[in-house]
Amino acid sequence: MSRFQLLIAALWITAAGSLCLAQTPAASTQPPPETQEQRDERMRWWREARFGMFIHWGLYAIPAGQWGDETGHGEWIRDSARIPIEEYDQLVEQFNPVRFDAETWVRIAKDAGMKYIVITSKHHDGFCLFDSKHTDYDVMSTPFGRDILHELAVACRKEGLRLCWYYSIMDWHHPDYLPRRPWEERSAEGADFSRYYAYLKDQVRELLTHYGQIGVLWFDGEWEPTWTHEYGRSLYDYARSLQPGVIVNNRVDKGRGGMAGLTSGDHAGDFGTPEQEVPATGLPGVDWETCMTMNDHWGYNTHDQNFKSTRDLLHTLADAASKGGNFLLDVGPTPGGEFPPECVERLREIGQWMKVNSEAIYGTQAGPLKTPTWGRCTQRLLDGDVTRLYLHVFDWPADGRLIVRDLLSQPANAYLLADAQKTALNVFSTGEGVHVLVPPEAPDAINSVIVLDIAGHIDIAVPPVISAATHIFIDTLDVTITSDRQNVELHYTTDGNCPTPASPVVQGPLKLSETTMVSARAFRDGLPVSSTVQRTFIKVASRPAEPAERIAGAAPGLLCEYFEGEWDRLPDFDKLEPVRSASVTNFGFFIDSAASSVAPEHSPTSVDFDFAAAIRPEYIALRYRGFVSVPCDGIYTFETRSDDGSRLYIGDQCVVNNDGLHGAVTQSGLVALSAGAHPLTLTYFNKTGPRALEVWYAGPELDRQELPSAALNHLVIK
Ligand code: FHN
Repeated sequence: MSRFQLLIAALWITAAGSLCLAQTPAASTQPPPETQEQRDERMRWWREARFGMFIHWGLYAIPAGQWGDETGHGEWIRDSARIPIEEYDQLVEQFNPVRFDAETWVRIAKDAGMKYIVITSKHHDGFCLFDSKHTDYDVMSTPFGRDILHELAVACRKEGLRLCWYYSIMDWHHPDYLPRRPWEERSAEGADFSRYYAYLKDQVRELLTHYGQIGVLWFDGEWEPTWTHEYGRSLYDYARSLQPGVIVNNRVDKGRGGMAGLTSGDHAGDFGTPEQEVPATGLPGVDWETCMTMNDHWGYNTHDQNFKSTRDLLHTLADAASKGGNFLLDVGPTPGGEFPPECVERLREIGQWMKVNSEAIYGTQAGPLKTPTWGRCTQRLLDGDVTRLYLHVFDWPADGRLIVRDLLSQPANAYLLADAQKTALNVFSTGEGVHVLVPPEAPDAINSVIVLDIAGHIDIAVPPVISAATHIFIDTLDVTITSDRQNVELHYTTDGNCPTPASPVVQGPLKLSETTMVSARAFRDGLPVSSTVQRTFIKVASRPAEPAERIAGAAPGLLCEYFEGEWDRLPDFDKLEPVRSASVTNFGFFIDSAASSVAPEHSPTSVDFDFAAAIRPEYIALRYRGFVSVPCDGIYTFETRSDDGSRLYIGDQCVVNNDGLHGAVTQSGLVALSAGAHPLTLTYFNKTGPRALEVWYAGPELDRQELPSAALNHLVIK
């Protein structure tokens, strides 16, 4: 090797050693245009991985969940224990996880069958686990003094795991981040959020150019009103411009609907992020990942012994994969730098199962069977138009016969995945599905996998779909009955009886003029090949509008009453005394317009501003009363999107019930109205944390829109 080559090699080794594999970021902050095929290629490793480790670690591990006599804290301890910043920052001097070993962490994750690690590079408290040139509030200012993320990057590269960064947009430490925590005295004087955004981008650049190829940028803390859809879209583009191959979750933008986590509208983000829950069904073509704690805290809490069993964790893994999603399982390391032993034990047991059964998880797609009673189902396509089904049997049949209901295709073969010899199992079909004769002993006490290979089209006895615009109607209603199955005939009835081959064949939409129960079933060669599905459509009378004289002299907008108190659900407002009331132009007058998912169609009045200024961030309730006018007779859909709870009444009828403590989620309801004005009452409360309140409606001649001020008025109480 020439001296020049030796020099180049030495430079490369140096660079690789310090992982300063400086990526030359793209000049523009726009990622390169991406076709669907290119996006599928970018997502491929992630979709195949199905299982990853979440790590929540930082200064908050030191108090280990306890502050004073309270022991229920976690990574939010700075907020939940209302610790002044000066006191919290003393933890920097105490952070010295001398037993931290990146290789040990990565091997535990790898041996558990996890393919990627997402670690909190910076959580809400603003402390950075990496050497940032843009702040001293980082690990290099602690007695530990080592770049933890760098060491993890080296270990992940060595073990073949993808390394991913969690990064909190919300930052309770940076002087330019707004809003401040509602309880803290720290002045916001001179704070400039755009300066904070520049800091955030500088750190994202560090995270994407100093540590080699990064798998996912997992943003969080996007819900506060200062963060907007525009920031989210811009940050997504910026991250992808630095590393075009990086995957970015949907919490970069404002599209996550609360803990359900799936993206609404055209918000940025490559996958949805349900939290502590697995969606009820898979969503074709939608990428999502459920993140979940092993006990009740993301960050380390030494008092929290409520760990989920390995059984529950393995069932959740199969559940997520059976619906086409990923499972990101959290570990909160100790202040000493180790995984809690309870986590290590569960991860080891999960790894034992994965060693035998990972084929039923990695690279699989959502199974064709809706949540069978005995477990879950994943699938993969093999060469030669063969579909391989993996039956995850949680409840092993005592009688040695597993019935796969609704599966009408005859499997070419069946065997136990744990059986290295792939001994053929007896399998036969009947009208109710496929029967698999299995040994008396389950191969695995938690989840035993049976493999079924099926040649050609998979025929599942999915019942027809009965659909209509709404389930209530005033005059007539068109109802359609459809099925995407091959070679079936759909028969229906409208008298509540189950369809037979002699029942009418579906020829097109049914036009209903009275309340009707529609029943439908699929047949093939005169035999039923699905269960019967039924839906009832109700004819209703529209609510008469208020007499014109009743609302004569009404003023624009709504009467709004403001209350203070602590509730977990909407209170009984008639038993409360308002702190203040005023006429307001619309529902969201007190919400910073940036918090709304769309800009309001008007600018608030001075009354709105004054009234809004009197409303504190938390422990509040509001009641709006007035009239809403609709242009014509018809069925109207009303929606509220609120954090926390809300309810909408038309007259005495509760049309939308969105009550409870929750993130910004949407609920809707239907009501039949005659043209004209109708009494409307909207109740709302926010206990703690971010606030959101939007009211939407849609109907005949009305596209879905936020309820405009022009449709609202109220009687001014003298
Ligand atoms: O507030 C955070 C919380 O601390 C934790 O990081 C979870 C993990 O998904 N995300 C936020 C709550 O949704």
